[in-house]
Amino acid sequence: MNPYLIDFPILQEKATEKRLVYLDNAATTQKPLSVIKAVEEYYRASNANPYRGLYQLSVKATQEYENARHTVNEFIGAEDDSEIIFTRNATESLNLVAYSYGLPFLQKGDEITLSVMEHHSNLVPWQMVAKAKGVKLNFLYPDATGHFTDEEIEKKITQNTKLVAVTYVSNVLGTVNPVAKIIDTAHSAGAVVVLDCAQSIPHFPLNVKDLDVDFAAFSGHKMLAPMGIGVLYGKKMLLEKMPPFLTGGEMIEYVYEQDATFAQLPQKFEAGTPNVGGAVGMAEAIRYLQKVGYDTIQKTESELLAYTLQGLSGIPHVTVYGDTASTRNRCGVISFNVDDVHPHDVATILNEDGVAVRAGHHCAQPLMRFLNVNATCRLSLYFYNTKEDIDIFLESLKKVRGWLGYGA
Ligand code: ALA
Repeated sequence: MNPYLIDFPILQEKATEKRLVYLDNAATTQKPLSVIKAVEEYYRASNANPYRGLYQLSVKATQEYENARHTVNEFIGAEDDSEIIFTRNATESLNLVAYSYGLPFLQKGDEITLSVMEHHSNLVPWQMVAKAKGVKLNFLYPDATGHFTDEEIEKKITQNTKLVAVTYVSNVLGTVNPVAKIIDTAHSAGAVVVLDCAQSIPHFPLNVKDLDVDFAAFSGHKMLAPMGIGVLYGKKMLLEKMPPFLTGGEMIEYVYEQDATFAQLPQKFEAGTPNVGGAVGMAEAIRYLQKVGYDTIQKTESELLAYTLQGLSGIPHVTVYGDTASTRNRCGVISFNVDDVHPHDVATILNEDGVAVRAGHHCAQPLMRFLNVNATCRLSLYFYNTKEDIDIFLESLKKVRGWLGYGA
């Protein structure tokens, strides 16, 4: 019995007539009761518009919001609370860097290095910068096992590279990328590094100071927190020189008819009424994750990953993409296809047994082309999954071809 299952009310409920087997954790994680209660408690007892009111409740809301910011700061090892910008999600955080750093500071002839496994959220914003500024985009390509070699990193990050934007973990292959090597190579070339941590921070620690990363983006909803809250970490000296992204609300200092000056960090980047309830939920999610511990999370997921890969290897007509030989430098995300069956049909048939997986291009179309597929099915694990979940999934998968009239 997984001791954490009991903390997740939705996992006690039935999806269809069958028990929910939730294997779509890379899309969003389920929420523990403590997070649900913290958000409820905020709205029950502390809700007011922060910063704007001089009355006690507004001061309380401001304090809760700033306490949440401090919790995030300590969680990722930043220097200062002002380096933590609350956004809606990782996508908004990445757009913020593209608009407020990429557009003003990159020039014609500069180059950006991305990887072919970027989520569209860490690709399309840079395409926008490239088109607007005449900047060239270069791509890291993985080897046959889904990993970037040192040679590839050294070849694609050069003296012309001014910015490197990569994902820590692939949302399709689960590959954990060699970000220390990437950051080191980028900094030697004088480039800043933007790390998409949306798929890493649910599974292993992020320490921005140890990594010396310039910007890091992540979403709350993939790490047990509510949807609609995300974080951008940025080094203070970079954030300070960047212009605002969105404008209006309390991100100003003085506003005149024709001009405005802007607030100090972090408010400069937080236009409009912030999502205080979301921030409170995120802080509680962090406390919950710390209670479980990343060691436990990694141990559980790694065992389940090995068990799943082993099970899949025994099913004929199934192709698994990425690294199938090892669970090292690998998170519990497995993309696969079943011969002759569209991934949407696979996911629909699995749903008949209560199994939730994602099917499609996973917002990573360039990677799909690189893998020479249109789409895949994707199973993604979290520490509340069990071997029984995997057994139900594997048994269901064995039936897929039969459902459509193919031989086993
Ligand atoms: N980015 C999320 C995923 O990979 C939605 O599924």
